[in-house]
Amino acid sequence: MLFFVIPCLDERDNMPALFAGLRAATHGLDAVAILVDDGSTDGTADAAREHAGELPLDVVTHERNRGLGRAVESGLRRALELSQDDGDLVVTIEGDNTSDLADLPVILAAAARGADVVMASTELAGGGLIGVSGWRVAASKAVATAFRILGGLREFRSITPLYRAYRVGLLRRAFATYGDVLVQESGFAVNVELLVKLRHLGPRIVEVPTTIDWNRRLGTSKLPIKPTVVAYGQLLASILRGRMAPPPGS
Ligand SMILES: Nc1nc2c(ncn2[C@@H]2O[C@H](COP(=O)(O)OP(=O)(O)O)[C@@H](O)[C@H]2O)c(=O)[nH]1
Ligand SMILES: [Mg+2]
Repeated sequence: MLFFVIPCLDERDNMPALFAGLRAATHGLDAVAILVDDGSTDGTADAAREHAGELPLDVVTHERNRGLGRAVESGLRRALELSQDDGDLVVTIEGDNTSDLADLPVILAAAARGADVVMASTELAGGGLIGVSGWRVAASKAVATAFRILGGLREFRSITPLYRAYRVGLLRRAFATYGDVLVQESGFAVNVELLVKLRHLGPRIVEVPTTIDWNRRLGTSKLPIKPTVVAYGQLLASILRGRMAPPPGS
């Protein structure tokens, strides 16, 4: 079984293309879409229901906006509730239609060869960022470099993107090990936090190339710049102080 976790904040206009893509990409697969509607006020969830078609859709609703981290946590927890097989996969994708589902077969193939985490990377040959503003490309590279060099994540190229597949068994082990502190980041730093914490459990993590094309999305980025920079700084400090290791006695 394949679970897509799709955090969304006001992505109504992207739902038609997103679900058309998901329906095509999951044709013949046993897939469920878990949309986490994080306090949208534009009717995102209704648009999703309208366009999901034959793809089973599960909507998790946050009455108020709680941030990307909380939304990812809610989605992962929901997937673990629904999954009955530790071999299942959870794929986190963007709700703005910028996660390229043409790369899904490569991600699934890497998982089939034994990877517990597959990260779609724009930094590998064959990948890239298209239509992304210059300052944002520079900022992403700077953040990735800081975590790679200072945060001990040298073996990875992309550190921050949401587009990843996680093995259910690994996620279960992570929640069992870290409990409620597995996801402490409420915002965009959640992807780095999960990578660092899961890595402590010794999984097989691989990267495959992908392209993020901002021309595919309607609307603008919702990344809150200042809180995200602060969160990355604090997260890096936590890594340097060894605070991301599993809690003692776990
Ligand atoms: N649940 C939730 N999702 C969010 C929030 N902010 C952004 N998102 C979603 O997270 C994904 C990434 O956000 P996006 O604005 O595309 O950021 P960018 O791609 O990094 O510029 C999109 O699917 C957004 O709808 C939030 O506060 N809560
Ligand atoms: Mg996006």
